[in-house]
Amino acid sequence: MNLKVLVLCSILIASSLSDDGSKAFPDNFMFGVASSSHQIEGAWNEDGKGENIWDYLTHTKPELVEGGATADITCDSYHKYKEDVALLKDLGVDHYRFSLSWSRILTNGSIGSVNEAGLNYYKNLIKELKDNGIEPFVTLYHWDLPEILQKQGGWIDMFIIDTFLDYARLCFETFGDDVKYWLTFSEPKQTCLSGYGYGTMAPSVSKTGELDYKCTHNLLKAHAKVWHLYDEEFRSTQNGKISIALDSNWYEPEDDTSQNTVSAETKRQFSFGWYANPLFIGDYPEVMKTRIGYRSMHEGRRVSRLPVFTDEEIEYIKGTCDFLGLNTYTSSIIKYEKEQEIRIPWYDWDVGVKEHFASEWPSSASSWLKVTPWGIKKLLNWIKDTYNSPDIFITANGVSDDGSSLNDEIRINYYRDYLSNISSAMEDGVNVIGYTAWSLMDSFEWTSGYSEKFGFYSVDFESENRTRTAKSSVEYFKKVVLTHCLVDSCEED
Ligand code: GBE
Repeated sequence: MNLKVLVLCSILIASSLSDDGSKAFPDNFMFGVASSSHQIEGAWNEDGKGENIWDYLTHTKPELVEGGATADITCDSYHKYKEDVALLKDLGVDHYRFSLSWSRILTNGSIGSVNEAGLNYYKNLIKELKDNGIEPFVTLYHWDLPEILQKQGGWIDMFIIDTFLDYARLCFETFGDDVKYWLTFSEPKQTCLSGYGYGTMAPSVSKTGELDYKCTHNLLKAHAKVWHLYDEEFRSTQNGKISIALDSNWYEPEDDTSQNTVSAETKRQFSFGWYANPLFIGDYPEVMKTRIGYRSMHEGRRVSRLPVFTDEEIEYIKGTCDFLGLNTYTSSIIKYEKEQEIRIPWYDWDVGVKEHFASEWPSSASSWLKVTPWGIKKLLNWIKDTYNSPDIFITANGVSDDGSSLNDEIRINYYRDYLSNISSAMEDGVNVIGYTAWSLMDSFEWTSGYSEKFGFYSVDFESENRTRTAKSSVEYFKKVVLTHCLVDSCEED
């Protein structure tokens, strides 16, 4: 296909999206970009910041991280936040989603160790954002647990619930007058499944089928406690909203046979329902209770590996989201698998399905991320139907490049096609209230080091200055934010 035909096709596709052909997103729809503390701040031991589990992992087990990379300096946003805000201003975004570093605010994680320098850093960042008309959208926890709390058991020990509550209270007291959007956790499934199950992420504890469930149990209780705290003591004066950001692929059945349809739904329940069911409906999904209970019994256990909530806990956790935060990047194909022999516990055997990517799906620089824009429309509709039409704030969505060119067509196409499908889901009646692109700039990508680049801005990690340079997608996203419609259709009107 030559270029002209391609351009024409995308104009035709784009202009069929909205009824009047001009506006794809309502005026009050919020556009923003995201980052997280550990991935961009650096200054890992400056001004009283304590060590977190990712500092510890990169310093003690460099073989687990591509290129032995650390986030000791990364984008150096601790010193360059004013420059970051200038980039945000230039993008024209309504909000900036960033996270607070727990061990920068509380050196040893507990409320007795308040670090004024850490509080000041975030006060200054929030002031700079507000002075520039950008809404701060704050995540309390994006994976960087203070190492000292991990030494005491971390998310698998119940003490963490009240320790997190103390930290949250301090954050509401200190920043709450200026923050209208809060998230307790970003992608709790990654914290629990990768951190304490597979052990592929910090704190790299591998006890799948047990500690991943236990971690989730504590984390859901911690979330609910923080929501109730905000609701009872801060909401009336601070008037904000608070929720959690859940992550999921879209899981597409391989075909419409009933076996594969059921398997895909099982996978959705184990992936998204694990968190969304307790939060929006009450208790873990039936299929999780049944399957984990069955396999536990056949392992000779008297109780299920899936912890049990009391009736009071079910009621306490249910309804603790003022909106649904959604992080999603890709899809996968699910098919039926016959019941695995019962030996040792493993989350994937509890789910009991086969998962793969279709070979024709376009790749990115991340092996886990294929470009499947149609998947987000299906996921949004499934959430609407399954959880009674909640308001959905998309809190992360984006694609990686390999850094070989600033002309990041892959990103422009990704955002255009995903936003088209979001707009189309909204026409189906899905209540999407905002969109957050991941990410403002290239940053430390956890165990992938600096090899996968998700930014609108590239960062020169070799230069002392950590020079930021706009990629081509900046101009594209600016237009979307400004016009609230997909560029092709606006230009043709
Ligand atoms: C988000 O997670 C993170 O919240 C954000 O911090 C990160 O920068 C962004 O993704 C981009 O990566 O062996 O290759 O399959 C897969 C998205 C690890 C969900 C990657 C962990 C996707 C969960 C390892 N996944 N991520 S493997």
